[in-house]
Amino acid sequence: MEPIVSLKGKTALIFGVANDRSIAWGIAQELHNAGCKLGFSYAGEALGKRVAPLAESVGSDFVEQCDVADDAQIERVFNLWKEKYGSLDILIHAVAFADRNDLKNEYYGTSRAGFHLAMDISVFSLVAMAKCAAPLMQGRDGHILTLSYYGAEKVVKNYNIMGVAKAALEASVRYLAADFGPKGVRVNAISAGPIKTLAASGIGDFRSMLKHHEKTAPLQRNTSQEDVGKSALYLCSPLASGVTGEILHVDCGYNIMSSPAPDDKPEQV
Ligand code: NAD
Ligand code: 0WE
Repeated sequence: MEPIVSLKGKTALIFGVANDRSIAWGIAQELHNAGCKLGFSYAGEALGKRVAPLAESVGSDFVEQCDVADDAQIERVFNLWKEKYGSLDILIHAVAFADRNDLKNEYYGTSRAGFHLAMDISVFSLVAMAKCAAPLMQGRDGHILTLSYYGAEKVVKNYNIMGVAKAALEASVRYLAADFGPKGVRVNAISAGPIKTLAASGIGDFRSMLKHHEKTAPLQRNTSQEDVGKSALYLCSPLASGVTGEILHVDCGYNIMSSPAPDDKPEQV
């Protein structure tokens, strides 16, 4: 099928594919189908074995390891990209991390080290990447996209420091959009509904969260990787030429509902 919009001749560098369930992989597939040339950066050595065949399946030969806690490693990836392609049109940031122990119990139990870790990996990494991307994107109608979650806006049990980090990430999107607007580069975030990925595995009660989401969301279903991928394609394309600094909810409408949803159907009169 012909893609709705073409990204032929464009390039995208994607951080955050861990496996074929990653949100970043859903985005990669949509960008690839639109004709975009892709490159990937992944975290640990173990993930390299998973990411390499995925990259190959979309005709990509740029797959580099990078711990986003390290400026030198981020710079290395962008330098390699510059040598290979010279410029960049699209940057996808789909990276987040907090200490597992900080994603349970009370928020006030967060340690200073845990707070710093979550903010560093989940927020500052976007700023560090934007700094490296700026010279490669100058004057190219480029786009920077990151991933957020409802816990940035409202208290979601156990999301804790990640909610605070996502709030800072969303504010960073606005400040970066102001910085990059004059360069012709747009900066946006997608606030995705809960999806069963590696980052969601081991989260206590994720299944009941998915059930609650399905029941409450106006579309009466959970959000898919493909839902997020298609909205990412829109934001990264000229279809969204007037959209920057925006947090787009791709959550089947969950965020508009008051909670908890009434259990019973309204009484018939
Ligand atoms: P995922 O586990 O597939 O992706 C998270 C990625 O972060 C992994 O690829 C991991 O390797 C990477 N990462 C963690 N620490 C890193 C480091 N130090 N250096 C480099 N990479 C590192 O899970 P996902 O759900 O696809 O997460 C992608 C993004 O989507 C995250 O920002 C997450 O907060 C966001 N998000 C997820 C959901 C959900 O329910 N799954 C909902 C909304 C937003
Ligand atoms: O952003 C996320 C996940 C972020 C995340 C997940 C982990 C699990 C493994 C960050 N760091 C870690 N560290 C680990 O060691 N989501 C939006 C998914 C998610 O995570 C939750 C959620 C939802 C939804 C945690 C608690 C409550 C809800």
